Amino acid sequence: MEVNLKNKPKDLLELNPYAKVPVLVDGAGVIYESAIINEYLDEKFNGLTLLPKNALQRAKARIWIDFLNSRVHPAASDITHDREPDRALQRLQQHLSTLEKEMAGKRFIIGDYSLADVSFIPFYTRRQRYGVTIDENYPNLQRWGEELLARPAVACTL
Ligand SMILES: N[C@@H](CCC(=O)N[C@@H](CS)C(=O)NCC(=O)O)C(=O)O
Repeated sequence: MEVNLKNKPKDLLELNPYAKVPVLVDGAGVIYESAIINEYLDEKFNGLTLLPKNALQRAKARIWIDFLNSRVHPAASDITHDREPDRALQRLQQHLSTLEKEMAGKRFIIGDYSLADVSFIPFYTRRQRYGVTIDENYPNLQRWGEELLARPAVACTL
């Protein structure tokens, strides 16, 4: 269900005490926070898991998912909502530089394609609205983004 965030329906707050989307309603269960929803779906539809099997690799994947949600998305959201946008853009560029270093010599952020890579896809699809260009200043992020967006499951949604 789509929600108008400028005029939130009452039941959004009943479902999610943070009154944010996304919210997943699965039978009697309600799950919020995108990282937790992603892990829930990954566990529920077993077979192909997108979290690394190794505990250390799994922890690293979660570290980068947390980096995205606690650093990259808040800076991007401040830009979109005009909250000290110049400072927010600086913060975002700093976070992208951190990621650029992390991606040096790597195809995916942790080992094979994982939930950590998946989590960054919405950032790439929305990057234009944040006023950042992932260009030759960020060659590793450019290559990574191109590969993520070219995946058939992603490309068909663009
Ligand atoms: N940490 C949350 C952030 C969710 C979030 O900020 N959602 C935005 C839309 S992308 C929202 O609902 N904003 C409305 C608001 O903050 O009032 C998550 O990953 O699910």
